Amino acid sequence: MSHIERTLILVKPDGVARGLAGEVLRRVEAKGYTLAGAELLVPSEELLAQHYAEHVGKPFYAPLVEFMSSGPVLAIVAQGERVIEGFRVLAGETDPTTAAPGTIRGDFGRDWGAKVIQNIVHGSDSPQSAEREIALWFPQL
Ligand code: IDP
Ligand code: MG
Repeated sequence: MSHIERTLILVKPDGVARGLAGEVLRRVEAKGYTLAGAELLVPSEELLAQHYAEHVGKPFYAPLVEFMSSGPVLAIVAQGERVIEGFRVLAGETDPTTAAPGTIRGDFGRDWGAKVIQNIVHGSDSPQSAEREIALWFPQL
């Protein structure tokens, strides 16, 4: 049975600043997913507070919002069969030091000794998160 999904991908400010936006798009498209939306923007703290609502109150929350609003982010909606899980696998685990080689975080990330983990990309973690996040970042979609 077909389960065409959409997911929200963000190339975070570290990824855009390091010139990795094209590499992320290349990997998404090479895997066979299609693009349904894309926009380069500096996200507001209000948008980030909603996006990262699950992390409010954690010690890395304030550094996370500061980092994510520190420069342009490439927001992407990608589409395809099981794309939510598929992009999480492409991204690799949260900690880039231990993310597997071959993943975006494993190939391009490392620990920079910052208060927040800088790991190049975000990907929605469930169908519920994907719908919620796409509505926040792309209300027109
Ligand atoms: P995810 O991006 O792999 O889904 P989450 O647990 O949702 O990981 O955390 C959101 C983001 O917050 C991470 O991608 C990372 O940038 C940052 N982060 C998560 N956990 C920590 C931590 O323990 N210390 C510092 N930053 C963290
Ligand atoms: Mg998450």
